[in-house]
Amino acid sequence: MTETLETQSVRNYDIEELKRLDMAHHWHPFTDTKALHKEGGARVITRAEGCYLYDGDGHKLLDGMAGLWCVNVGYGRQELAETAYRQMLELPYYNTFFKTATPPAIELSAKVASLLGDNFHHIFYSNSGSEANDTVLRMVRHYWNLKGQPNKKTIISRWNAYHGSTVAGASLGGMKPMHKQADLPIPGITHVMQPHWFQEAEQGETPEDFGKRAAHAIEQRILELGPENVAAFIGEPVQGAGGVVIPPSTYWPEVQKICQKYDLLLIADEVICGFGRTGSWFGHQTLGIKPDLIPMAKGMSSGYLPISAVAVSDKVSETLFEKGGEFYHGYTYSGHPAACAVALRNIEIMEREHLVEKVHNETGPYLAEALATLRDHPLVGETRTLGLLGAVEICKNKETRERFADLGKVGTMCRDHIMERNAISRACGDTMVVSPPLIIEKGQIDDLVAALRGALDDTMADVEKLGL
Ligand code: PXG
Repeated sequence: MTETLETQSVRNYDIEELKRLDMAHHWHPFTDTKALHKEGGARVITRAEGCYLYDGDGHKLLDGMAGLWCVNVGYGRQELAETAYRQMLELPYYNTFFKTATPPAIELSAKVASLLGDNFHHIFYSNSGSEANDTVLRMVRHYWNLKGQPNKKTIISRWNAYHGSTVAGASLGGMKPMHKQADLPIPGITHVMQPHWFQEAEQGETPEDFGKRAAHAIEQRILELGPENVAAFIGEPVQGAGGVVIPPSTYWPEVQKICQKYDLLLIADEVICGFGRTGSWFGHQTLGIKPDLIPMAKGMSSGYLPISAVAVSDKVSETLFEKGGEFYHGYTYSGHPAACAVALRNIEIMEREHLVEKVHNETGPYLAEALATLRDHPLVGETRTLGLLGAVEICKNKETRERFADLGKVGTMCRDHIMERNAISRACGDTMVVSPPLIIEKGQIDDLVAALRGALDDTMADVEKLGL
């Protein structure tokens, strides 16, 4: 059975023709198209099962990234496909604009609210993390206008944060190459240092001291701008695409105090951290943060269908509902019935299989130990994890944490080498990151870490050969 399935895609697709068509007609996101074509084009993924991907060239790959940080329940879940199928037959689409709703949108809202605790009762839907963050920006501005403080406009974010690819999302994010290509950020968004001890701390500065310093950079910016002009602070509980940046324990408590002191809304971008990734349902629960607005996406449906949302605290929704009138915002597919039905069933699977507890008690601690075994490698300066988010820092000098020149070059080599070993880990600069499906077993974590060690060895050989 497995053999038939494994070879099926090779028989059914003309992979060379697909690769040719891909180069001829498909423009890939975040890709240097010229370089891709020079290298012979894309790898075509044809199917997936559990934690494994299969490509058209006959490789079976261990997916250490759960797609793009999203396939939390793993691939090949028949019941999610059946749920979508049944919902599409019964009601494939209806909108939620004009005093209408659909059963899946209603049920999912109640379910998500129940996972968030006492302060959150309202869920606003969109289709991607970027759209959720656009929604957040609209809500924040509307909120302060309604509160009679229209000058409270600026949102503070961090350099190297990722909040999406739309104009608002990319502006909220702190990725300089993204800003540069589109003349961003838009006005009213400002960035401060990230709480990335390995990369940013002074020699001899403890993580605890550094965490406080990074938090105080927010306070400094508030004072520069005047608190009466600052609307909100946005942060991923753990920065994902920035390189799994897990802040020192002193950071978030301090940020929380600062937001309270200067009356800022606190936005926890849970697009990656939400739905079990850190060992709680949400990252803010793991880290003890009390946000006012929570954008979420990815793990919400495990990527089976596109869906995202903003959970709105009672503090914010009371003002918006009482004084706001009609909120002139929404998307054709806000609360799409098939996406909501799949998300609901995805959450049911996570509950039934105790996946959040499994990450917290079993696989999270196991990943921490397994990655820590790489610390003896000459290229590895640090390993860190939270739940099933992990990072391995590659550096030139372990003692001083000095990076290689041309940040990202050595990381990319390592990423290519791990792929040659039939496993996937992403390089964020020179930080190798992992974010596997939450169903991953300990033996598969061992395989992933063994592939990482092999890739690090191959990278070391390159570094020596090139004299880097
Ligand atoms: N917020 C966070 C924290 C994210 O990680 C978004 C918002 C935007 O979501 P959408 O659905 O609009 O993509 C994200 C997305 C990577 C990578 O290579 C990361 C993301 C997306 C694509 C690639 O690490 N994160």
